[in-house]
Amino acid sequence: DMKYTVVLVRHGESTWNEENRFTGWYNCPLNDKGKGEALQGAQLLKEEGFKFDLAYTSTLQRAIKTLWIVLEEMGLMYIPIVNTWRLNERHYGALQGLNKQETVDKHGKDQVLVWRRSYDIPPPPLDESSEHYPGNDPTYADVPKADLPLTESLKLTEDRFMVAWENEIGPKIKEGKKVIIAAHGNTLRALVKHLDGISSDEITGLNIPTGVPLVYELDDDLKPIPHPDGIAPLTGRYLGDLEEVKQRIGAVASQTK
Ligand code: DG2
Repeated sequence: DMKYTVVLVRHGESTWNEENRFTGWYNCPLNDKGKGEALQGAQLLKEEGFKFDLAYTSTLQRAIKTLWIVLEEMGLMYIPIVNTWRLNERHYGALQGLNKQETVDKHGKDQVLVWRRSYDIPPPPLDESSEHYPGNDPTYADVPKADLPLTESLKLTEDRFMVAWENEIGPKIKEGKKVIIAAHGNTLRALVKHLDGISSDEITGLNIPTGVPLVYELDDDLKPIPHPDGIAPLTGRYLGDLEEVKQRIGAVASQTK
């Protein structure tokens, strides 16, 4: 039986994470803390002897830069990097740019939690004249208009992410490529929901910390082989100090109080 390993990492803290703004497809950079988190993640991977020969990331610089920092620190700058919009963060629609706490003050905690964490209720949509509409961004000129979102629920994010997983990433893993994926809070929630078969109810309580490598061992069918250190409902394992990981998970959850 073959056993495969795939490593997932959410980018380090971005300037808009720091300002507590809904980010989605907005292309803000990592801040210094975020670069430090990426470096720390890379050092953990190095200490444990990980090697990669193929990398996937989004078209957004916070994930790309995180990957670059990791590959540089690991001496792996030569491996191919595939950038795809299918790994982009969930599009936050008309919420993009708004402060998360101010949005709670205006619409209430429960409504904002629905927008952030419900499985299939998308935030209010943009209209096509908005600067946040991907159809107005040359980065996405080659993407069919019908694929470009005005807003996305986690479900819609999962649907478009899974196209890349099923058609491209999964097959490469099965070819024996050692893959690292640098992505975003909600695209990684979508992926682990799929891998661990997490229900739509349970996924609402799951938060992914910034900059911490999450390692999955997969069987022949790309189903996870549960690790004893997995923090339920995840069966993959976070590298590094688990108390620090839990603290970072809590920080994501408490962005809207
Ligand atoms: C965050 C996630 O995305 O936000 O879009 O604001 O992972 O790229 O920083 P990321 C955003 P929440 O869904 O956790 O509020």
